[in-house]
Amino acid sequence: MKIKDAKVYVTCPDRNFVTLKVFTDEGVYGIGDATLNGRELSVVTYLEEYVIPLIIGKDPFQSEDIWQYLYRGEYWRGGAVTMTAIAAVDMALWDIKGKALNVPLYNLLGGKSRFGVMVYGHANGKDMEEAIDEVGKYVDMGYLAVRAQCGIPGLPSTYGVAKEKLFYEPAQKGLPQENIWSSEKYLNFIPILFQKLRDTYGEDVHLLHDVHHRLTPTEAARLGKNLEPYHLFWIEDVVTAEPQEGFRIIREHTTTPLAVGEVFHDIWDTQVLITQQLIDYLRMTVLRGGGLTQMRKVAALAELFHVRTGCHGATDLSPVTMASALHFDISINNFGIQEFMRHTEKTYEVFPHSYSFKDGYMYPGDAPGHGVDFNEDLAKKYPYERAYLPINRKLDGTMWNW
Ligand code: GCO
Ligand code: MG
Repeated sequence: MKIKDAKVYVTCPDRNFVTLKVFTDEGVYGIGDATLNGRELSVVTYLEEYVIPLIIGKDPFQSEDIWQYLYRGEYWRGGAVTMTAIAAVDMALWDIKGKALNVPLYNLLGGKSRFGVMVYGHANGKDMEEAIDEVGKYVDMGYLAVRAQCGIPGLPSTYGVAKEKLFYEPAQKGLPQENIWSSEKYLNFIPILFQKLRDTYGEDVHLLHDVHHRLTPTEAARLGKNLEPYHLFWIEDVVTAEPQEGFRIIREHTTTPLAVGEVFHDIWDTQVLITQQLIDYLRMTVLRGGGLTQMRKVAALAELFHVRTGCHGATDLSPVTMASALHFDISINNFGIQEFMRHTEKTYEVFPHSYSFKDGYMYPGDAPGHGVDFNEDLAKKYPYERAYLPINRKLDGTMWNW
Protein backbone atom coordinates (compact mmCIF):
# COMPACT_ATOMS: atom_id res chain seq x y z
CA MET A 1 0.00 0.00 0.00
CA LYS A 2 1.24 3.51 -0.85
CA ILE A 3 0.19 7.02 0.10
CA LYS A 4 -1.18 8.58 -3.09
CA ASP A 5 -2.19 12.03 -1.95
CA ALA A 6 -3.17 14.10 1.08
CA LYS A 7 -5.41 17.14 1.48
CA VAL A 8 -5.94 19.72 4.19
CA TYR A 9 -9.40 21.15 4.98
CA VAL A 10 -10.21 24.16 7.16
CA THR A 11 -13.75 24.50 8.43
CA CYS A 12 -15.61 26.42 11.13
CA PRO A 13 -18.70 24.53 12.30
CA ASP A 14 -19.04 26.81 15.39
CA ARG A 15 -15.21 26.83 15.78
CA ASN A 16 -12.20 26.32 13.51
CA PHE A 17 -10.79 22.89 12.75
CA VAL A 18 -7.96 21.83 10.44
CA THR A 19 -8.31 18.29 9.12
CA LEU A 20 -5.87 16.18 7.14
CA LYS A 21 -7.04 13.39 4.87
CA VAL A 22 -4.43 10.91 3.61
CA PHE A 23 -5.39 8.85 0.53
CA THR A 24 -3.84 5.52 -0.49
CA ASP A 25 -3.57 3.74 -3.82
CA GLU A 26 -5.92 1.03 -2.45
CA GLY A 27 -8.82 3.40 -1.83
CA VAL A 28 -8.50 3.40 1.99
CA TYR A 29 -8.08 6.86 3.50
CA GLY A 30 -7.16 8.07 6.97
CA ILE A 31 -8.10 11.22 8.85
CA GLY A 32 -5.99 13.32 11.21
CA ASP A 33 -6.67 16.44 13.27
CA ALA A 34 -4.27 19.37 12.70
CA THR A 35 -5.99 22.10 14.72
CA LEU A 36 -3.78 24.57 16.58
CA ASN A 37 -6.19 26.91 18.33
CA GLY A 38 -5.74 30.54 17.31
CA ARG A 39 -2.88 29.75 14.87
CA GLU A 40 -4.68 27.34 12.54
CA LEU A 41 -3.40 28.48 9.14
CA SER A 42 0.25 28.15 10.11
CA VAL A 43 -0.24 24.36 10.30
CA VAL A 44 -2.12 24.35 6.98
CA THR A 45 0.87 25.92 5.20
CA TYR A 46 3.32 23.67 7.02
CA LEU A 47 1.42 20.56 5.94
CA GLU A 48 0.69 21.60 2.37
CA GLU A 49 4.04 23.10 1.55
CA TYR A 50 6.44 20.88 3.51
CA VAL A 51 4.90 17.67 4.86
CA ILE A 52 2.57 16.32 2.18
CA PRO A 53 5.30 16.20 -0.53
CA LEU A 54 7.42 14.11 1.88
CA ILE A 55 4.84 11.41 2.57
CA ILE A 56 3.54 10.74 -0.94
CA GLY A 57 4.74 7.34 -2.15
CA LYS A 58 5.45 6.03 1.38
CA ASP A 59 3.90 2.89 2.89
CA PRO A 60 1.31 4.06 5.48
CA PHE A 61 2.02 0.98 7.63
CA GLN A 62 5.50 2.37 8.33
CA SER A 63 4.17 4.95 10.77
CA GLU A 64 7.24 4.78 13.02
CA ASP A 65 9.65 5.50 10.19
CA ILE A 66 7.43 8.26 8.78
CA TRP A 67 7.22 9.82 12.27
CA GLN A 68 11.02 9.79 12.58
CA TYR A 69 11.38 11.15 9.05
CA LEU A 70 9.15 14.13 9.87
CA TYR A 71 10.69 14.67 13.34
CA ARG A 72 14.41 13.88 13.03
CA GLY A 73 14.42 14.69 9.35
CA GLU A 74 13.62 18.30 10.14
CA TYR A 75 16.70 20.13 11.36
CA TRP A 76 14.61 22.73 13.30
CA ARG A 77 12.77 20.03 15.13
CA GLY A 78 9.82 20.37 17.51
CA GLY A 79 7.47 23.24 18.40
CA ALA A 80 3.71 23.53 18.26
CA VAL A 81 3.31 23.84 14.49
CA THR A 82 5.64 20.97 13.56
CA MET A 83 4.32 18.61 16.21
CA THR A 84 0.68 19.36 15.36
CA ALA A 85 1.41 18.55 11.72
CA ILE A 86 3.26 15.34 12.63
CA ALA A 87 0.40 14.31 14.92
CA ALA A 88 -2.13 14.82 12.13
CA VAL A 89 -0.16 12.57 9.78
CA ASP A 90 0.32 9.98 12.52
CA MET A 91 -3.40 9.87 13.41
CA ALA A 92 -4.29 9.44 9.75
CA LEU A 93 -1.77 6.60 9.32
CA TRP A 94 -3.07 4.68 12.33
CA ASP A 95 -6.59 5.20 10.99
CA ILE A 96 -5.53 3.74 7.63
CA LYS A 97 -3.96 0.70 9.32
CA GLY A 98 -7.12 0.02 11.33
CA LYS A 99 -9.33 0.34 8.27
CA ALA A 100 -7.04 -1.76 6.07
CA LEU A 101 -6.96 -4.54 8.69
CA ASN A 102 -10.63 -4.03 9.60
CA VAL A 103 -9.97 -3.57 13.33
CA PRO A 104 -10.72 -0.76 15.78
CA LEU A 105 -7.56 1.15 16.61
CA TYR A 106 -7.40 -0.05 20.23
CA ASN A 107 -6.78 -3.56 18.94
CA LEU A 108 -3.58 -2.35 17.30
CA LEU A 109 -2.47 -0.75 20.58
CA GLY A 110 -2.65 -3.79 22.83
CA GLY A 111 -6.40 -4.22 23.07
CA LYS A 112 -8.73 -3.03 25.83
CA SER A 113 -7.30 -2.68 29.34
CA ARG A 114 -10.66 -1.56 30.77
CA PHE A 115 -14.29 -1.59 29.73
CA GLY A 116 -14.63 2.17 29.37
CA VAL A 117 -12.84 5.48 29.72
CA MET A 118 -13.79 7.60 32.73
CA VAL A 119 -14.24 11.21 31.67
CA TYR A 120 -14.70 14.52 33.44
CA GLY A 121 -17.06 17.26 32.33
CA HIS A 122 -16.80 21.03 32.78
CA ALA A 123 -19.13 22.67 35.27
CA ASN A 124 -18.79 26.38 35.70
CA GLY A 125 -20.65 29.38 37.02
CA LYS A 126 -20.27 33.14 37.11
CA ASP A 127 -20.61 32.90 40.91
CA MET A 128 -20.51 30.30 43.67
CA GLU A 129 -24.24 29.53 43.55
CA GLU A 130 -24.27 28.96 39.82
CA ALA A 131 -21.08 26.85 39.92
CA ILE A 132 -22.56 24.62 42.64
CA ASP A 133 -25.78 24.15 40.62
CA GLU A 134 -23.82 23.34 37.47
CA VAL A 135 -21.79 20.62 39.20
CA GLY A 136 -25.13 19.07 40.22
CA LYS A 137 -26.25 19.03 36.58
CA TYR A 138 -23.18 17.02 35.59
CA VAL A 139 -23.74 14.60 38.46
CA ASP A 140 -27.34 14.21 37.23
CA MET A 141 -26.08 13.51 33.67
CA GLY A 142 -24.14 10.57 35.10
CA TYR A 143 -20.63 12.03 35.28
CA LEU A 144 -18.39 10.44 37.90
CA ALA A 145 -15.90 13.31 37.69
CA VAL A 146 -16.53 17.03 37.30
CA ARG A 147 -14.18 19.95 36.84
CA ALA A 148 -15.43 23.06 38.66
CA GLN A 149 -14.53 26.61 37.61
CA CYS A 150 -16.07 29.79 38.98
CA GLY A 151 -16.05 33.56 38.57
CA ILE A 152 -13.86 35.18 41.26
CA PRO A 153 -15.45 37.91 43.41
CA GLY A 154 -13.87 41.25 42.47
CA LEU A 155 -12.69 40.14 39.00
CA PRO A 156 -14.82 40.97 35.94
CA SER A 157 -14.13 37.65 34.16
CA THR A 158 -11.86 34.65 34.40
CA TYR A 159 -10.79 31.46 32.68
CA GLY A 160 -13.28 28.62 32.43
CA VAL A 161 -16.58 30.44 32.88
CA ALA A 162 -18.78 29.85 29.86
CA LYS A 163 -21.76 31.71 28.44
CA GLU A 164 -23.24 28.52 27.01
CA LYS A 165 -22.80 26.09 29.84
CA LEU A 166 -22.31 22.83 27.93
CA PHE A 167 -20.02 24.30 25.28
CA TYR A 168 -17.14 26.35 26.67
CA GLU A 169 -15.33 28.11 23.84
CA PRO A 170 -12.63 30.58 24.84
CA ALA A 171 -11.46 31.45 21.27
CA GLN A 172 -13.35 34.48 19.92
CA LYS A 173 -13.52 36.35 16.62
CA GLY A 174 -11.92 39.80 16.54
CA LEU A 175 -8.82 40.73 18.52
CA PRO A 176 -8.07 38.84 21.77
CA GLN A 177 -10.36 39.56 24.69
CA GLU A 178 -8.63 40.78 27.86
CA ASN A 179 -9.13 39.11 31.24
CA ILE A 180 -8.01 40.66 34.53
CA TRP A 181 -6.23 38.53 37.11
CA SER A 182 -5.46 38.63 40.82
CA SER A 183 -3.78 35.62 42.44
CA GLU A 184 -4.68 37.02 45.88
CA LYS A 185 -8.44 37.17 45.19
CA TYR A 186 -8.32 33.78 43.51
CA LEU A 187 -6.41 32.03 46.32
CA ASN A 188 -8.76 33.38 48.97
CA PHE A 189 -11.86 32.20 47.14
CA ILE A 190 -11.25 28.79 45.54
CA PRO A 191 -10.94 26.69 48.75
CA ILE A 192 -14.36 27.99 49.87
CA LEU A 193 -15.87 26.85 46.55
CA PHE A 194 -14.57 23.32 47.03
CA GLN A 195 -15.62 23.21 50.67
CA LYS A 196 -19.18 24.07 49.55
CA LEU A 197 -19.02 21.50 46.74
CA ARG A 198 -18.04 18.73 49.16
CA ASP A 199 -20.74 19.86 51.64
CA THR A 200 -23.34 19.74 48.85
CA TYR A 201 -22.36 16.62 46.90
CA GLY A 202 -20.52 14.48 49.46
CA GLU A 203 -17.38 12.47 48.95
CA ASP A 204 -18.12 10.25 45.96
CA VAL A 205 -17.88 12.53 42.94
CA HIS A 206 -14.33 13.24 41.72
CA LEU A 207 -13.70 16.99 41.66
CA LEU A 208 -11.07 18.65 39.48
CA HIS A 209 -9.92 22.22 38.91
CA ASP A 210 -7.81 24.05 36.31
CA VAL A 211 -5.61 26.99 37.35
CA HIS A 212 -4.50 27.63 33.76
CA HIS A 213 -0.83 28.44 34.47
CA ARG A 214 -1.49 31.47 36.67
CA LEU A 215 0.33 30.95 39.97
CA THR A 216 3.92 30.86 41.19
CA PRO A 217 5.16 27.61 42.78
CA THR A 218 4.75 29.02 46.32
CA GLU A 219 1.21 30.20 45.59
CA ALA A 220 0.43 26.84 44.03
CA ALA A 221 1.73 25.06 47.13
CA ARG A 222 -0.62 27.18 49.27
CA LEU A 223 -3.56 26.33 47.01
CA GLY A 224 -2.76 22.62 47.10
CA LYS A 225 -2.51 22.66 50.91
CA ASN A 226 -5.76 24.57 51.36
CA LEU A 227 -7.58 22.14 49.06
CA GLU A 228 -6.32 18.99 50.80
CA PRO A 229 -9.44 18.54 52.99
CA TYR A 230 -11.60 18.35 49.83
CA HIS A 231 -9.31 15.75 48.19
CA LEU A 232 -9.49 16.81 44.57
CA PHE A 233 -8.72 14.32 41.81
CA TRP A 234 -6.20 16.91 40.60
CA ILE A 235 -5.33 20.56 40.30
CA GLU A 236 -4.22 21.32 36.77
CA ASP A 237 -1.58 23.67 35.37
CA VAL A 238 -1.04 25.41 38.70
CA VAL A 239 2.15 26.92 37.24
CA THR A 240 3.77 26.81 33.83
CA ALA A 241 6.18 23.89 33.53
CA GLU A 242 9.12 26.16 32.76
CA PRO A 243 11.21 25.37 34.65
CA GLN A 244 10.03 21.80 35.18
CA GLU A 245 11.90 21.67 38.50
CA GLY A 246 9.47 24.34 39.81
CA PHE A 247 7.05 21.53 40.49
CA ARG A 248 9.33 20.22 43.24
CA ILE A 249 8.46 23.23 45.42
CA ILE A 250 4.75 22.47 45.08
CA ARG A 251 5.26 18.75 45.50
CA GLU A 252 7.15 19.14 48.76
CA HIS A 253 4.27 21.03 50.34
CA THR A 254 1.09 19.31 49.31
CA THR A 255 -0.50 15.94 48.68
CA THR A 256 -3.11 17.38 46.30
CA PRO A 257 -2.42 15.55 43.00
CA LEU A 258 -0.87 17.65 40.22
CA ALA A 259 -1.64 17.54 36.50
CA VAL A 260 0.12 19.41 33.72
CA GLY A 261 1.00 19.13 30.05
CA GLU A 262 -1.79 20.19 27.69
CA VAL A 263 0.66 22.58 25.99
CA PHE A 264 3.58 20.11 25.82
CA HIS A 265 4.63 18.78 22.41
CA ASP A 266 7.55 16.58 23.05
CA ILE A 267 8.57 13.68 25.29
CA TRP A 268 11.42 15.94 26.47
CA ASP A 269 8.85 18.36 27.91
CA THR A 270 7.85 15.57 30.28
CA GLN A 271 11.19 14.04 31.16
CA VAL A 272 12.04 15.79 34.45
CA LEU A 273 8.43 15.87 35.62
CA ILE A 274 7.97 12.15 35.05
CA THR A 275 11.32 10.70 36.03
CA GLN A 276 11.52 12.80 39.22
CA GLN A 277 7.91 11.98 40.07
CA LEU A 278 6.95 15.65 40.32
CA ILE A 279 3.45 15.17 38.89
CA ASP A 280 0.63 12.65 39.11
CA TYR A 281 -1.10 13.12 35.75
CA LEU A 282 0.12 14.12 32.32
CA ARG A 283 -2.27 16.17 30.19
CA MET A 284 -0.65 15.72 26.75
CA THR A 285 -3.03 14.34 24.16
CA VAL A 286 -2.60 12.69 20.80
CA LEU A 287 -2.75 15.98 18.87
CA ARG A 288 -0.29 18.15 20.83
CA GLY A 289 1.76 15.09 21.77
CA GLY A 290 2.96 14.20 18.27
CA GLY A 291 0.38 11.49 17.57
CA LEU A 292 -0.05 7.98 18.94
CA THR A 293 3.52 7.09 18.00
CA GLN A 294 5.00 9.48 20.57
CA MET A 295 2.13 9.30 23.09
CA ARG A 296 2.66 5.57 23.53
CA LYS A 297 6.32 6.17 24.39
CA VAL A 298 5.40 8.96 26.79
CA ALA A 299 2.83 6.71 28.50
CA ALA A 300 5.36 3.89 28.77
CA LEU A 301 7.87 6.23 30.42
CA ALA A 302 5.17 7.57 32.75
CA GLU A 303 4.09 4.05 33.73
CA LEU A 304 7.54 3.41 35.22
CA PHE A 305 7.21 6.41 37.54
CA HIS A 306 3.60 6.13 38.81
CA VAL A 307 2.40 8.91 36.51
CA ARG A 308 -0.98 8.40 34.87
CA THR A 309 -2.52 10.04 31.80
CA GLY A 310 -5.24 12.65 31.70
CA CYS A 311 -5.55 13.63 28.06
CA HIS A 312 -6.62 17.13 27.15
CA GLY A 313 -10.09 17.02 25.60
CA ALA A 314 -11.14 20.62 24.99
CA THR A 315 -13.33 21.70 22.06
CA ASP A 316 -10.34 22.93 20.05
CA LEU A 317 -9.29 19.30 19.61
CA SER A 318 -11.55 17.89 16.91
CA PRO A 319 -13.58 14.68 17.29
CA VAL A 320 -10.68 12.97 15.44
CA THR A 321 -8.36 13.70 18.36
CA MET A 322 -11.06 12.75 20.85
CA ALA A 323 -11.52 9.37 19.19
CA SER A 324 -7.77 8.74 18.90
CA ALA A 325 -7.38 9.61 22.58
CA LEU A 326 -10.18 7.21 23.56
CA HIS A 327 -8.49 4.32 21.75
CA PHE A 328 -5.22 5.24 23.48
CA ASP A 329 -6.91 5.64 26.90
CA ILE A 330 -8.68 2.32 26.77
CA SER A 331 -5.54 0.42 25.78
CA ILE A 332 -2.79 1.65 28.14
CA ASN A 333 -2.36 0.45 31.71
CA ASN A 334 -1.61 3.82 33.34
CA PHE A 335 -4.72 5.65 32.17
CA GLY A 336 -6.03 8.17 34.71
CA ILE A 337 -8.96 10.11 33.30
CA GLN A 338 -10.00 11.76 30.02
CA GLU A 339 -11.31 15.32 29.66
CA PHE A 340 -14.56 15.53 27.69
CA MET A 341 -15.82 18.91 26.51
CA ARG A 342 -18.79 18.40 24.26
CA HIS A 343 -18.60 19.66 20.68
CA THR A 344 -21.65 21.39 19.24
CA GLU A 345 -24.14 19.54 17.03
CA LYS A 346 -22.79 21.35 13.96
CA THR A 347 -19.30 20.02 14.70
CA TYR A 348 -20.60 16.49 15.23
CA GLU A 349 -22.39 16.62 11.85
CA VAL A 350 -19.14 17.52 10.08
CA PHE A 351 -17.34 14.73 11.97
CA PRO A 352 -19.60 11.64 12.13
CA HIS A 353 -18.10 9.40 14.83
CA SER A 354 -18.57 6.09 16.54
CA TYR A 355 -17.60 7.07 20.11
CA SER A 356 -20.23 7.56 22.79
CA PHE A 357 -20.82 8.60 26.42
CA LYS A 358 -22.81 6.66 28.99
CA ASP A 359 -22.90 6.84 32.79
CA GLY A 360 -19.63 8.67 33.25
CA TYR A 361 -17.63 6.62 30.76
CA MET A 362 -16.81 7.02 27.10
CA TYR A 363 -16.41 4.23 24.60
CA PRO A 364 -14.35 4.48 21.39
CA GLY A 365 -16.73 2.22 19.45
CA ASP A 366 -15.79 -0.74 17.28
CA ALA A 367 -15.62 0.86 13.83
CA PRO A 368 -12.32 0.13 12.03
CA GLY A 369 -9.57 2.72 12.61
CA HIS A 370 -10.38 5.57 15.00
CA GLY A 371 -13.98 5.64 13.83
CA VAL A 372 -14.33 9.31 12.82
CA ASP A 373 -15.17 10.46 9.31
CA PHE A 374 -15.18 13.92 7.76
CA ASN A 375 -18.09 15.33 5.75
CA GLU A 376 -16.29 17.49 3.17
CA ASP A 377 -19.44 18.89 1.54
CA LEU A 378 -20.88 20.04 4.83
CA ALA A 379 -17.50 21.39 5.94
CA LYS A 380 -17.44 23.72 2.90
CA LYS A 381 -20.52 25.50 4.25
CA TYR A 382 -18.56 26.75 7.25
CA PRO A 383 -15.55 28.79 6.07
CA TYR A 384 -12.61 29.58 8.37
CA GLU A 385 -12.99 32.63 10.61
CA ARG A 386 -9.95 34.00 12.40
CA ALA A 387 -10.30 33.68 16.17
CA TYR A 388 -7.92 34.28 19.07
CA LEU A 389 -7.71 32.95 22.60
CA PRO A 390 -7.97 35.68 25.27
CA ILE A 391 -5.02 37.33 26.95
CA ASN A 392 -4.65 38.08 30.65
CA ARG A 393 -3.39 41.08 32.62
CA LYS A 394 -2.88 41.63 36.35
CA LEU A 395 -4.89 44.31 38.15
CA ASP A 396 -2.15 46.88 37.43
CA GLY A 397 -2.03 46.08 33.71
CA THR A 398 1.00 43.75 33.74
CA MET A 399 0.79 41.12 31.02
CA TRP A 400 0.28 37.66 32.54
CA ASN A 401 -0.45 34.10 31.39
CA TRP A 402 -3.99 33.49 30.21
C1 GCO B 1 -8.54 22.56 29.32
C2 GCO B 1 -7.83 23.68 28.68
C3 GCO B 1 -8.59 24.44 27.64
C4 GCO B 1 -7.65 25.42 26.93
C5 GCO B 1 -7.89 25.39 25.48
C6 GCO B 1 -6.98 26.34 24.74
O1 GCO B 1 -8.14 22.21 30.41
O2 GCO B 1 -9.45 22.04 28.70
O3 GCO B 1 -7.14 24.47 29.60
O4 GCO B 1 -9.72 25.07 28.16
O5 GCO B 1 -7.78 26.68 27.43
O6 GCO B 1 -7.74 24.10 25.02
O7 GCO B 1 -7.06 26.13 23.37
MG1 MG C 1 -6.39 23.09 31.06
